[in-house]
Amino acid sequence: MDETELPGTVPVTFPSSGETLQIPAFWDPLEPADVAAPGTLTVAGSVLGYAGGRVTAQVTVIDPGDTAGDETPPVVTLTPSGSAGSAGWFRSDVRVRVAGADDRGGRVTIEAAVDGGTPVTAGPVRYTDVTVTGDGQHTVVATATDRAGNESDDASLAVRIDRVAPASTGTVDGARRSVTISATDATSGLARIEYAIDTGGVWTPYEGRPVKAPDTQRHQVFFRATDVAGNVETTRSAVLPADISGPLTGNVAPLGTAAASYTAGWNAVGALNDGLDPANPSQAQLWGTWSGTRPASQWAQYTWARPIRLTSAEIKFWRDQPKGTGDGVAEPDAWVLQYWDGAAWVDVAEPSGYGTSTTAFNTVTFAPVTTDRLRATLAANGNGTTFSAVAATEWRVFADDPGVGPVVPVTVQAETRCLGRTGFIAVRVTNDHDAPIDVRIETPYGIRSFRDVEPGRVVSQSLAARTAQIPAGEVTVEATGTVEGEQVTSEVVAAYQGTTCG
Ligand SMILES: [Ca+2]
Ligand SMILES: [Ca+2]
Ligand SMILES: [Ca+2]
Repeated sequence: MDETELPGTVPVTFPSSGETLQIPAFWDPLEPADVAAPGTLTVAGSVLGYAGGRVTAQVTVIDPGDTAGDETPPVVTLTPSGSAGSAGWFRSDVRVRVAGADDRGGRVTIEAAVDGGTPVTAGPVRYTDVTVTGDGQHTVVATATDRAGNESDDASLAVRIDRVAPASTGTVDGARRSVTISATDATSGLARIEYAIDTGGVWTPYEGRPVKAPDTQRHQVFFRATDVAGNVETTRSAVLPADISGPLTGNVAPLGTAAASYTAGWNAVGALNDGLDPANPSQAQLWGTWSGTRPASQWAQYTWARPIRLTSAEIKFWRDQPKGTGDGVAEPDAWVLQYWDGAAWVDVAEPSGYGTSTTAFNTVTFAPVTTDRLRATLAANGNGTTFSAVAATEWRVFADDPGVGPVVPVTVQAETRCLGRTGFIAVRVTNDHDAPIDVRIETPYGIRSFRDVEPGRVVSQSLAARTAQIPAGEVTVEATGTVEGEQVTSEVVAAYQGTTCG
């Protein structure tokens, strides 16, 4: 009585399969007068998918107080909705619709609780919604009670939520020019890692082995992790440096890493060796040193992964002020190229001259020098009291370098030890190569050889000196292996300190 809302679905049984489905139904509206007293009436409507058009149904109007003979509890159904992920996980908070249907029709009282918390009660209703929040595994338990007081058994639904993408990290091995990727996920767990080499590369499953550079060029490796729920992390990337072991000619500045005594926040030290020399550079396309306190001297520097034989360099300066203002950016008064000799900065020998043009490259040739660090030290222009800043669009450094051969990487440690009054030389050789190698250890007290030492394995050898007195000395290790298809032997010398045993 007084209930004008009719069920939104009707059960339809298909004779072909015997299957019963709930099909949406659209009934003509009932008027309050239709349901003012107990009785029966016929409603008309249409059923979705039913081609015949109109259907009719018999409606029984009952008094809610009439519960005589009702001993059957309602049936409870729990239906989750949210952003569905993979493997039964949701990637959002989840709304669970708890519906109760009673054999005598009408509304019921629903009690629902999330994760054993305080139950919420709603009624009389046909359904109620509860919200499940937070990453993890949850359980919703609900019961429904009909007007006669018949309570259903507990109905429960497991709800699994993971809204957080996994986090991956890439660790670059600069010597091997490879990146190892790992990832974790706190809730649903890691499903996969993928990588792609360079922009436009194809996403490829990461199988746990380091991703190597495909050739000698510099490459950017993109990677991302996906969790079991299907959350995909924002793509990350790592840079594999260029292999500069081969012969080098031409401009090697882009192979180096730029640094400077100071770089203004709106400028970029990387503009020095980005290969670009725009006619009207933006501030981000310049290396510049303007600041409130402008010192008399500034420097810029390149560092390479190995010493390179250098023969000349050229810089194009930039300015926004004429000389003599003591402010802004002006060309320097002078500059000098210096190389690191392993202990100190040394001026290059026989420089051809240091120009200061801001419209053309200022080229300097010098006596060839082999170094892994080159510095341009600049004397700022001033007005007698303060100095202007300095800036440049590009700094090129030219090489004529024969290259170094491929190397079999090993780590060698040597030390002296005593056993009573007898001294030993203890040698440890680690195979850092990605293939088996042969190892030959030579000491003043004997030679030992090992074949087919597997990658990552350590060879340990103690050689007795047969004396209590061991002077300081050296161990020479030859490592032989295959590098890029060729057999290569590398030699590593390790020093040890002298000792007196007993
Ligand atoms: Ca009932
Ligand atoms: Ca996750
Ligand atoms: Ca540039």
